[in-house]
Amino acid sequence: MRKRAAGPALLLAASLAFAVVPQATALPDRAPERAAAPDATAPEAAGPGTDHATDDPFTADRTNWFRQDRFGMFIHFGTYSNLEGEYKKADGSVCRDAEWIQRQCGIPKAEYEKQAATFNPADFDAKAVVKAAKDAGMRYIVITSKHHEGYAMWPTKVNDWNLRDHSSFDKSRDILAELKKASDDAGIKLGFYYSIWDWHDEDFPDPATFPKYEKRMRAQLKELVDNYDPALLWFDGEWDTDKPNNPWTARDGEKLEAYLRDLDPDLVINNRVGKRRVVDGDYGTPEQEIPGAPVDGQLWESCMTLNDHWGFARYDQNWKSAATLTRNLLSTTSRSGNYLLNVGPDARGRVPQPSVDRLKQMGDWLRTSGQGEAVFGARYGGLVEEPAWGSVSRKGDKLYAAATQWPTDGSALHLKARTDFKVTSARVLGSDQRVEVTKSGDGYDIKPSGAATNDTATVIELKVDPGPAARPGKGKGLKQEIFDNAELSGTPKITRTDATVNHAWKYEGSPDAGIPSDKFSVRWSGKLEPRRSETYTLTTVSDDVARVWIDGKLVIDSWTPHEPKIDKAQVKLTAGTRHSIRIDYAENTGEAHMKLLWSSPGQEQQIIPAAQLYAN
Ligand code: H79
Repeated sequence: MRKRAAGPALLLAASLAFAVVPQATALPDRAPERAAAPDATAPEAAGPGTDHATDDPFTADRTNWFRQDRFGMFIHFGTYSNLEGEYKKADGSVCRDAEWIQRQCGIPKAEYEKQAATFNPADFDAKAVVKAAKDAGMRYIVITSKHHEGYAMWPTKVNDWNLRDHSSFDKSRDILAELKKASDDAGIKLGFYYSIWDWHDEDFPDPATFPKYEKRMRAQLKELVDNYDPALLWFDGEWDTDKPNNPWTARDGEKLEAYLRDLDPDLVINNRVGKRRVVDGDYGTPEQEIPGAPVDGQLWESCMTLNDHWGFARYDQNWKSAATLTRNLLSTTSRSGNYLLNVGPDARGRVPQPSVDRLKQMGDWLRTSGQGEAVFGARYGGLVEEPAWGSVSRKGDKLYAAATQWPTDGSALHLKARTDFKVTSARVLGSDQRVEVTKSGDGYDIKPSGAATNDTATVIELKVDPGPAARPGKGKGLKQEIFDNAELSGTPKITRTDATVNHAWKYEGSPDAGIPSDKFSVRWSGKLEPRRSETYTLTTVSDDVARVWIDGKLVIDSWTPHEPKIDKAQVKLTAGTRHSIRIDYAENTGEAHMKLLWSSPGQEQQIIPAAQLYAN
């Protein structure tokens, strides 16, 4: 049984704010039964003993680029782009939308296919697109390979509804291949958006025929992986909806994710591969919003438009300013997130000039005086509270305080400390003014002697000493006792050492081939040795139920059966001291998940590593 990687992901309820998207937590744990996809594309067999979690996305080499690169370009390009956001109806009225135009304007299928036949993005220039991304400071690109309209932007062999076979475009061209080449040449990662929801494939809406669609979807994804070697897959259209009905289930997501990781174990995959829950894919996908604080239990990336549409809309000139966009990027990074900023090429394949201009201005800011240090390779500031006057990110032993409001009256910028740490030096990037740092009240006062360096954000670099950390531990994991009942009763069937509490047994897996996928329980026990003396946040991701004791005290009590859920506890821990820990977990039915993470002001969120866990 091969093991599968699958990261934590969390449910951002706010990202599901649209009525069409139901709260994922309301989904039944058990998916309705349906015929499995035919063998040719069947995922490898899952069953007792399968664990889909092989790494910790917070620390894995696999996801390292994604955690460092921070800033990407989203490209919405499809046959909707050919309409440029406007559709003239038979009665002469004009209906407006962008990538949803077929559905929102009620364009009959035959009509839509007819207009698609004229699609000729002859001016699509992969080098120019990559240059626009590069000039912005972006380090990865995610392009729609297929949006909800079902039209493939590469010469797929699966059907004729694609840019080579149904267009007026040069049949010798393949824009995804062109983009791959240009991205590789520029050292930029390339990923593909792929919509599960499909308005064109007639087998899609009916659960009886859906497996036939699923087989074609798998074949298309295999083409993408085999032919273009993407770094990332960005799914969408996973939610329950109608017109057309969407039969996608969490169980389908489990199988698709396993299938893809079998094709390429290095893929980074977003949480919409499943049902956008904390346990789906590698990372969460807030859309058109930035979470107000670091996100629990998963990596994340906010996707956002430059104006008010994803696809090209010729009537939409409501562009965000470069200052707003740059500040959004800073806010996102300072909460350990990525920023995926969209461009929508026009019918000829040209990226709108107002987009190019704003991206260039962002890049100019990032390239000036090393200000990009606040973004690339940086993450949640942690040591301090986020101030009202800007954002604070951390990179190694430096904090980057990006002030969007600058004191004009000689007053100080205050930083509230979340733990004991020292500021050893401070400077303003791009200025030789003095910066006076004094301990004050609950933190530090920072008094720059001169003016702001620019109107977007002025970056103060603070060199910090976060205080001593104990050497890495020498542990090998906790003692794990596995029971073949959901009550932790009787003698454990298996007793062994478990390196990390990082498990995604999902529907069909379990801790061991000899343990059924339902009705089992697990107890972990031993010692937990932190490297810092701080208040740690312990975070569990569990389904069905979990309890955690530290030093004999019950700190997490999540024993009412639930969907994948996050629970947190604050515990004071002492560096180098071994605190006793016990975790009880039980699985009755449906999906099974159990993860244990920690974070502290000085420790970035991660699965608690084996070296800090001892079996006794
Ligand atoms: O690809 C982009 C969007 O097309 C897609 N996700 C991003 C990345 C997306 N699908 N659904 N949603 C976003 C949210 C749903 C919005 C809706 Fe509506 C509100 C659907 C119907 C009303 C917006 C307005 C879309 C059509 C009209």
